[in-house]
Amino acid sequence: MPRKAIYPGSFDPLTYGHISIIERGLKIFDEVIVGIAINIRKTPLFTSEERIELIRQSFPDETRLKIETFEGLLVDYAAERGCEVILRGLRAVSDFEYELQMANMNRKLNEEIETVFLMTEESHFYVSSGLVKEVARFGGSVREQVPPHVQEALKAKFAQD
Ligand code: COD
Repeated sequence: MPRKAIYPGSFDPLTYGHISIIERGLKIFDEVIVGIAINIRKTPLFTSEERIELIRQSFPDETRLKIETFEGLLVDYAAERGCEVILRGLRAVSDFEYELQMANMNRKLNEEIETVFLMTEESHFYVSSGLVKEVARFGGSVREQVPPHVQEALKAKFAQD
């Protein structure tokens, strides 16, 4: 049976931090599903279709990568898609408590599904979608945090405001 992992998140927008986790996940698992959660508390800047497109543009020929949206509980979606692993990235200590809570809750909800963490690469330690949006909104450079097509999408989005 192929080993499948789901990498869930908001990806609003995709950053080099996310890309690194996806690339490394593809080295470990046969298939990685990027699961874009919709209807969570955060109000997104990009629509789910835009977020799917931005991720696909970074991995145009990667057939082992699926990019999907899901509603409802992550563990239910993971089980439905045959994923036995939830893949998450860990940056600073500040990520730890939130991630620990989620991993424990998800294990309580479905103990067959294991959460696996990959530590961020040093160069992506400070990269977050939230900061990228804030800097881009005020015209700052996010060249080191996101790929060129995401920079362009951010520019276009904020030009509409
Ligand atoms: N380096 C390494 N990893 C990174 C970096 C970076 N620079 N930046 C982000 N990451 C990692 C994050 O740590 C995370 O693992 C992943 O990339 C995605 O990040 P985000 O910010 O897009 O994801 P979140 O935190 O918004 O995702 C939250 C979920 C959508 C997973 C959560 O809300 C959820 O599961 N929702 C569905 C409903 C549900 O089941 N809720 C109960 C959960 S217990």
